[in-house]
Amino acid sequence: MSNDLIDAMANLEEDRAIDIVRKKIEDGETAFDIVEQCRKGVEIVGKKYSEGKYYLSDLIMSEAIFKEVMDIIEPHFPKNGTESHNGIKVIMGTIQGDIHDLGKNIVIYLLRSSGYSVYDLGVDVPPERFVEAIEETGARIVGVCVLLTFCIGYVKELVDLLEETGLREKVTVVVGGYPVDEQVRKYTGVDYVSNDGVMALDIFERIADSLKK
Ligand code: B12
Repeated sequence: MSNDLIDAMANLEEDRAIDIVRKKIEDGETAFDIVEQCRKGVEIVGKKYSEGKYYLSDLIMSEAIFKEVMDIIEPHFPKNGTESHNGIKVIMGTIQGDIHDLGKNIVIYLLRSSGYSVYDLGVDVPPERFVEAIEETGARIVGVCVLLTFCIGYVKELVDLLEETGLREKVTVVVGGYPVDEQVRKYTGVDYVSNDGVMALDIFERIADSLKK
């Protein structure tokens, strides 16, 4: 994977990042690859922040640049045909205490482009609100975004609440975000984890297929 875009994102070089993204699109690089390079760049921003080399204002700047480049990239995602998933409802939200939503919004964009009906609950969503939304919509897939490690406990609370309300068997829970891994899956009791947008789409695809059977 080339490094110029990762560097521009990591160094918060807005104009350079935009120029590189435009060039990569012209050169036919896929939207998925370009987003992944941008994600890697902001991952470095996060590292520099945790090392005290960047400030909160730099995190905010990285958000602004990411949003700008996404405006350029989004129309270039492949459209998978919106017919196949008609009627498949997905609830998405960022868990309680967490307001990170750039990744969630990418996944929502990809899902909607593939024909899913996505109910976006936004950010800082308490477990109870997820449950209400499942009851209101009848959705059988729930996507939860979490980036702050101290908020992972709320994902577990959500799964516990689904058990208590008798909904656990009816819904498949997918969790995504920077810190999620197999350990998080086991701890929270969710069905799938993904910290990659493309892999996320595959997971939703598999779940959707199993619901159609
Ligand atoms: C940008 C950013 C911000 C922005 C968020 C803007 C926004 N609208 O989202 C702002 C400036 C607001 C912010 C605030 C804070 N942040 Co911040 N932030 C980041 C940063 C640099 C990038 C995150 C990002 O958007 N990445 C790009 C997206 C595309 O990647 P992604 O989220 O991983 O999403 C991909 C996959 O994970 C997956 N995916 C995402 N969601 C979902 C959902 C589902 C269902 C599925 C299947 C897949 C999936 O698909 C996406 C596409 O590939 C990260 C660093 C990092 N390593 O992630 C820190 C980071 C997450 N932030 C951090 C911190 C500490 C904070 C603050 C507490 C700082 C503070 N002192 O106030 C606050 C928290 C506010 C809150 N209550 O949430 C820490 C968290 C540390 C930890 N261990 O918990 C990080 C890791 C930085 C660091 N290394 O210290 N932040």
